[in-house]
Amino acid sequence: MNTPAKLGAYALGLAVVFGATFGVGTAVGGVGTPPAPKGHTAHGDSGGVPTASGQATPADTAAIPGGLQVSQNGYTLTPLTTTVEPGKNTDFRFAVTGPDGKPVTGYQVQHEKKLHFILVSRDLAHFQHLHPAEAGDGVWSVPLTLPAAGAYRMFADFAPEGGSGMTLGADLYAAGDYAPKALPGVSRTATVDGYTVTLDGDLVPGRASRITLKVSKDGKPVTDLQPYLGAYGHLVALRGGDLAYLHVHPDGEPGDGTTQPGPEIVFYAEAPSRGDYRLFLDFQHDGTVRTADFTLHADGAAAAGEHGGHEESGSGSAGHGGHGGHGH
Ligand SMILES: [Cu+2]
Repeated sequence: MNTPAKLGAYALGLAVVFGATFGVGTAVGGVGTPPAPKGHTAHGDSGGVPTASGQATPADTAAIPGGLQVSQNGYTLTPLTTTVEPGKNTDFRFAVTGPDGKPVTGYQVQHEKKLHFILVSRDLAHFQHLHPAEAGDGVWSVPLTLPAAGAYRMFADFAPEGGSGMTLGADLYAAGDYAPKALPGVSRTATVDGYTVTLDGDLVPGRASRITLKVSKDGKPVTDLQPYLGAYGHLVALRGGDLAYLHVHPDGEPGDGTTQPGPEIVFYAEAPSRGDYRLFLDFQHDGTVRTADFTLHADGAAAAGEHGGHEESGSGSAGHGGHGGHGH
């Protein structure tokens, strides 16, 4: 090999190494770009102001999973309440400060709300999806009870006026002794208040995949789910280990002429990597919103979990043996 060729190979080697390193931080875009999302977060853009959300996001926002940062693109989640006693209802307050350092007061409406607030225990055993009220001057207020002592994570899912949707995350603590629970094993069936919700589909590292949730009560499919915040269901998915907040968007919405009010609710979810994930589905029936929770494992061999069509596909979930039971 002559010298120029060696230099060329060396340069190529550098490019490959650089590319691989870069890829660590941009795994979502690197493996296979998902279909153009209708929204960037669990709450997407449907129902929002038809300006910015749903349009292209800066590369950095697309590359890093949501919820891992307290500050992104100049926007910072700023808790104003510093102590929360376990088991006691607290007027929890926070603000989002903008690039100018001032609290943001202008938000786009996404799924009927300007801001969606998710609270989980860091062991992912506890989940709440709340909607804070504006207390003025950019301060948000929400009655909050942390059920027990422990470490928690709060997420603010919003799109500032003139900006793209984002999810910021911050830690929160309730003082006292606590025993974290192990992440529940893979579980595709959840029961809540007499409802059974089954999950079909798999999370696939690096690209969006279809997740179908089917709701039944007393053994009968529920076909009269009620719209809740502009959808028949809201799905939040979080990665075990760091609580990365996944991009999830519903397939269709009430009133679009094709989306039925159950028993199936279809989502597209994008897992940024292999690993275990917890999924929380909010759905409304008979005037009450309930949450069903699941655990999925995303691995490289999961592509078979992408089912086509709307038919019920039987046992799509084989191959995840060894785990049983469900969350709590
Ligand atoms: Cu919400």
